[in-house]
Amino acid sequence: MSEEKHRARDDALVSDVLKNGTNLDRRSLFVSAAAFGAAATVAPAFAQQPASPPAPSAAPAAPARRAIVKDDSRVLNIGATVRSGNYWNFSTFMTPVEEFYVRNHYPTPTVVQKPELARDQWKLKIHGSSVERPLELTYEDLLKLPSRTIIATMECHGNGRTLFWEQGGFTGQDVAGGNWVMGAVGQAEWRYVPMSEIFARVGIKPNAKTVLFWSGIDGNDMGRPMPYSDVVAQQNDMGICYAMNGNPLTEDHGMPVRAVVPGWGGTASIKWLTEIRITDKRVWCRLNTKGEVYLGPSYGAPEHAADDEFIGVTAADIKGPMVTWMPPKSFITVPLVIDKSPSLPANYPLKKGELPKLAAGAQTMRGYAWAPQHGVKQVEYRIDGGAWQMATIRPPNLGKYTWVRFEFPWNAAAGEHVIETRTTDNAGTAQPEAIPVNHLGMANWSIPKFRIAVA
Ligand SMILES: Nc1nc2c(c(=O)[nH]1)N[C@H]1C(S)=C(S)[C@@H](COP(=O)(O)O)O[C@H]1N2
Ligand SMILES: [Mo]
Repeated sequence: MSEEKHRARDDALVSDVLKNGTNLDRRSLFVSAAAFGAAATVAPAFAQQPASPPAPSAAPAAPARRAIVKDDSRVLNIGATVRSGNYWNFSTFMTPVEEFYVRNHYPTPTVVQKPELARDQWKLKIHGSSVERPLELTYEDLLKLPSRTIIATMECHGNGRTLFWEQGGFTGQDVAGGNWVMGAVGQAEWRYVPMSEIFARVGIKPNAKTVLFWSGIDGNDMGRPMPYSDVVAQQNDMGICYAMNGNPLTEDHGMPVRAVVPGWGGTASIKWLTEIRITDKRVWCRLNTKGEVYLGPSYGAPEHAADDEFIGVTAADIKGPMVTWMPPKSFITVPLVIDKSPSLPANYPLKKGELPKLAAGAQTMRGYAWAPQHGVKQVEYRIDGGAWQMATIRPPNLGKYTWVRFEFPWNAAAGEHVIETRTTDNAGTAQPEAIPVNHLGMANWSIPKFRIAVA
């Protein structure tokens, strides 16, 4: 069956998604670039809106199958199956799906290759040794369950890896992985069935230790365990998600259903979800042993027990602690200079070593800050190593899971300058000057340094 036919068949099912309505006037959140302003101060190349798509040619050839489905024109191509956000063009509070980063370990699976992802075929199994009454849900069943929406950032653990190379003094030998720059983060409204609803329906035994979110669709190692206690702590805020920004999930973002764990590194939010297993054992698989973990001299390998469960890995693969909450971070909407990184994203707006240009004079610099564990308390900036000054936070600020936009005036004098930004969260934790190396380049939250040439 063709993609189009699948889509047509899905229509009846997905129209239900929107019946629940939303809590917010979404239009007020998609503030136009004109209202908030892209980095209009930066040379036009970085401020301009995306170019309109090329006119279709007379006889379009059938496009080759792509590893991701969305159009590349509004994202940064950093590898075969990974796209970063063009964060220097961000201006809205909500990130449009078209501009939202995609982090896939394998190509995006589509219904043609994986019929079990069709909305009328999909099933979610909820079972395990700690479950009283195992449950199997269809997509229609899921849509009938009580749902909530949450506006939250989603960020890849590897976002900001670039900072290890550009300002941490580390090489491609020390730190390996995709060159996301700062764009593997976005903010969306997620509609989900909270885990609390699921737990109430299946009944959880007192012995529960682990909740394993599993796909197995895009690759046979794609799933991630979460400690049961952590899921309970967030049981109303996280869950089984089927809509993003008010529309059904697209292929790249986990169609038809994914997990969403606000505030935790993106890996926890397993896409193309098929199974939730709640067990009395600790579970180890690739994404909490040797992939998506802190690996380096400052990090010890976690302990394991004889009766732990291993999926496709052994005890010897347990190399470092998994990433959980994402730390406080910030950026201004200026492309970071890429000078020392082992790779340059194919469609990056700057050449290797090139500085972004800004016209001399009074400018308003703008940026984004987030700190999902405790929420953003304040954002500061400094210029050329001077005193830290308070940036102005622009509303809305909808709580700890949402990012904020900030701005500050700058009277830019001709010459080269460095702008730094620093988020402090409500627990008093501020972005540090530097962080210890970890070889997979996880969660670099050090103060970013943006170099700019003013003329
Ligand atoms: N099944 C599956 N789920 C997955 C992944 C994946 O490759 N396969 N990537 C994870 C990672 S590392 C991240 S950062 C987020 C990215 O979500 P997005 O592509 O919707 O932005 O999905 C997570 N869920
Ligand atoms: Mo990720």
